Amino acid sequence: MIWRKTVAKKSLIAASAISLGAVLLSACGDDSDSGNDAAGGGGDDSITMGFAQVGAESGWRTANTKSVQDSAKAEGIELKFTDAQGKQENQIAAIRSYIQQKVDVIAFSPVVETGWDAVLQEAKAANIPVILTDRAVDSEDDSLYETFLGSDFVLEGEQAGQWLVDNAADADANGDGTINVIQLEGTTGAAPALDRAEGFASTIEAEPTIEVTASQTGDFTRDGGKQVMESFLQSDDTIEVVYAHNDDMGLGAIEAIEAAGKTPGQDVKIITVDAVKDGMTALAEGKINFIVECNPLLGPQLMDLAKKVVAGEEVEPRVVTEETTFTQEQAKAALPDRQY
Ligand code: GZL
Ligand code: ZN
Repeated sequence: MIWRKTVAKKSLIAASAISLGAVLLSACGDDSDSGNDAAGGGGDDSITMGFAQVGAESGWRTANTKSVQDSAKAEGIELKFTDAQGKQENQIAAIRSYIQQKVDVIAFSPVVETGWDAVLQEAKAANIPVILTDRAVDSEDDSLYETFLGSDFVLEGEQAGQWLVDNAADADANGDGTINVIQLEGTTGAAPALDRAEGFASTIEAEPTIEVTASQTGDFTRDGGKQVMESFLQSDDTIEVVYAHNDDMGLGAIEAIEAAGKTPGQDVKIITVDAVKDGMTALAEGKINFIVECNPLLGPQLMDLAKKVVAGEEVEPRVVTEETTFTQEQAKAALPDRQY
């Protein structure tokens, strides 16, 4: 994902939004002294945010939702929240309802990368700023949102791939000189699924003995990971590594591997992304071999960005979240303090 927005362009957008807001306020004689533009919230200083969440598909998403809701409450931001059950049409409908309600700011995690331009144009026309959080959109028009707060998913894929390159010999459980990898992909078309696959594939090229022999979406769910792993194991008894785009699918794969009479973490090495508590517990128990963290606690940064954006202040066009990686030993040490 290439980030094209420039700070200069942002200040121009911010400035025009302020002047447009001032014109609208004087035109409609709105005497609200809050500085909110005409399309913003009510007469008081409080900010109203419309948040369109992806769904509740994984432990990561649950932690992300809690972080957003707790942070809004802590900051006195009125939060209108919807769960789209993983459907883009539901997210689009939620954004449209927030536009109708004239919220001050809209934030959402796009379930997939494409198909957002029309509704984001409507938010722009209504002079309501939009913040992307967690996942990104693949749009030509980067004036449609103020900023994108979230992880670098390509880097996450690269870190997963690098661990396998560094541990290739140990991963060759069959001793046949090749590393037979299957990939459990996230939701089809979602930025984390596309980018984690891209980062992993480019990194394992360094080790020609590593081959991804099968790849299929498990939709970021535990059950999805289990079902796909069951079908892979039925057709291939030589699988040596699972690369799952999130912990939940990796945990589902563990159930399938154990049901097939194999030992996860030994007969079949498992690499996942997220580092939620259940994943970290399996890592500490030796059933998962390596986890790349993807931080869901985006709430505080999101509320800070929202206040700046509503006030017409300049914000960085891209805010990358801090995160790390965990081995089995590191998981044992980190688990007691894990927030999610
Ligand atoms: C990543 C996030 C992904 C998580 C999954 O930022 O969008 O969606 O990795 C979640 O667990 O379902
Ligand atoms: Zn092998």
